[in-house]
Amino acid sequence: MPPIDNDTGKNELKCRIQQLIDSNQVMVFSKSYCPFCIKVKDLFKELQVDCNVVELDLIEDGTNYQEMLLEMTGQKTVPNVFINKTHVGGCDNTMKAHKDGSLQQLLSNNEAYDYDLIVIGGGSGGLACSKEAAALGKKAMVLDYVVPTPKGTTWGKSLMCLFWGRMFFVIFLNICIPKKLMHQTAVLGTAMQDARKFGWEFDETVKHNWETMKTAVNNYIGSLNWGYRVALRDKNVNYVNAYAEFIEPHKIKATNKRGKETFYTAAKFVLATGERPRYLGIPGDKEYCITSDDLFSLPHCPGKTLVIGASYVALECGGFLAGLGLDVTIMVRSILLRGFDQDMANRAGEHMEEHGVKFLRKYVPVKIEELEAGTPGKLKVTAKSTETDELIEGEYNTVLIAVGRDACTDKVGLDKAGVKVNPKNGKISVNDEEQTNVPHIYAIGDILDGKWELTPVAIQAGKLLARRLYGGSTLKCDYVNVPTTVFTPLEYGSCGLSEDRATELYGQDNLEVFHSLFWPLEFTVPGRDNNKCYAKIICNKLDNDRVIGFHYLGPNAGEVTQGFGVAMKCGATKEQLDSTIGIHPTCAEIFTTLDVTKSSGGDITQSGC
Ligand code: FAD
Ligand code: NA7
Repeated sequence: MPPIDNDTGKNELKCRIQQLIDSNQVMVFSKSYCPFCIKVKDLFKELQVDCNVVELDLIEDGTNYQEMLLEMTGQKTVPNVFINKTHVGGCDNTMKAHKDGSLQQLLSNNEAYDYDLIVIGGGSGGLACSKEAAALGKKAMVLDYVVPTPKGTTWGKSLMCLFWGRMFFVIFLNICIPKKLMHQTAVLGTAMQDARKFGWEFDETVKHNWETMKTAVNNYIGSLNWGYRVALRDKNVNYVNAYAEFIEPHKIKATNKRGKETFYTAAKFVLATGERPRYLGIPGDKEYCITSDDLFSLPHCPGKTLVIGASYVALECGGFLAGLGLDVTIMVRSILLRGFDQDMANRAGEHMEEHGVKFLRKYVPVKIEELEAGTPGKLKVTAKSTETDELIEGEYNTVLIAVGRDACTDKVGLDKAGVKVNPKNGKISVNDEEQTNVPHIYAIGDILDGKWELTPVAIQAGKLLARRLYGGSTLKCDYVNVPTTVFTPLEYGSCGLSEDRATELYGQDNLEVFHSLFWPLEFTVPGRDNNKCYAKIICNKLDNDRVIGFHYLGPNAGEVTQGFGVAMKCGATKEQLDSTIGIHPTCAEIFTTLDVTKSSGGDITQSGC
């Protein structure tokens, strides 16, 4: 790593070092081979005091650290020891302080928090962060509590497990997994139809059993939760199944499901409380409707279903329910997949429509009434046109609300801790190190304002945050060019900018869009969906035709998009895609042969491979 020769870099490094000094009772900057450093580390071991060590010879920019430490303390040599934010000095000074008792005095100045780190919320981000902090030797606790939905669902409530000889409730809420498994159930249904064309013969009527699927999916979630518990135990994270709220900036109250209150303090906190589905605020919504939090453990088949909302949760759920053979209608207030590339969104929607999903466009529900109780029962939905005053009515067995999710930040006592929240959406603003306006409180995952709401993003942010706080790392979470996939029946993978956003940012004249329809080989024999799959890249003409938007509509979109996500992180250009040899016969190879630009209006239909 070259020396830092600019003020920004120097300031960042200074902050990083200061953060390490502030976050650790004992902080030792050391070199792994130095006998004086070993002597100091042995002393703390003997005193049974946790000490955080950064070995400057083992990190990439150790020399820059050493230069900065010289600037900050006047000492260049190692070890360079700090106790409770006080600079002690090198080996001789530390030994002397031990001898004259001042070292013990400095150590006892510790504000004596119960934990180095408390993480509130044990979902994707919270678990990753707490495990990493514990692996770096910190005393870490994670609190997690799933408030039941109005329908009474707490994920895995029924999944009681025996662990360390004790029964406990499994409560981790990871909704992506059941969603993908149910999508896979639908994909298998289509594959079965295709199978006959490939010569498979099965005479009996093919039916789907909701309960079997639900049980299998929930059992798998149970096994995952077991794995999470084992990982937490192995990493020495104290996991507490309780609802946490701040009562002071460094103190929280934890309330368990029996209402018992316990209080904990920590030097640092990470907020990772995620989001929960929003309701409509119309008569009957909470009483009779379900949300995605209920759907994946619904004990009975939902039957004829109305999905309200048109973003990815709505389209994914509507898509797989239709794939199971159910009668599905999606009520769309305005557009499909707001925020995604609209050309792609409409193509994904058209494909759903062609495969039997009904769309009620430009309507919003105004009232839900129960006609018949049951599992499922029958509901009457009254909806109003967004363009006229027309009212329509429809009867459904189930109404699934997917109109967005609210950040779980309103009941966490953030006012007591002084953490600022965006009043418009309840989300938290952080700097590029996930630090809130209160220096010892950090936030990650879905509750962040203006960041991606995706599991791997929450995990990455949590892991890197712990490494920066306790491991001397400088790596920040990169929120740019995050690949993602919408698991609609025809899957949509994307990375980078939508065409709409790229045009806004760069202007149409500075962009070249290459695109093509394609027909996956596996669709050809069954004669399915010819020229429905679509590939598109958006290139920045001002920057060497760098790919700034990648869009793929077709099978296995997640698998395809992941690799192109890596390429985009490496700054892939159109020329590099062209010089890449494709894998034949695959869908992804289309990206190595794109030669029709959208502006040319050229023919993009394909007749085969
Ligand atoms: P969460 O994982 O939501 O965890 C927060 C946890 O904190 C919860 O357990 C909550 O109960 C708990 N909690 C809240 N308040 C408190 C409190 N005060 N005290 C204690 N505990 C508390 N992402 C993908 O990457 N791929 C997908 O395919 C995908 N599919 C999705 C499908 C659906 C239907 C939904 C709704 C989301 C999907 N997501 C997907 C998004 C993904 O689930 C989130 O981005 C991710 O879970 C965010 O992680 P998090 O750590 O911020 O919060
Ligand atoms: P989103 O992405 O917030 O989208 C909400 C959708 O619901 C969107 O289509 C909205 O239409 C629609 N909506 C919002 N309010 C209403 C009302 N009152 N009536 C009808 N339709 C409405 O929510 P998701 O649930 O799909 O996903 C949220 C996050 O959860 C996501 O980022 C993942 O992390 C998981 P609009 O376009 O505004 O007209």
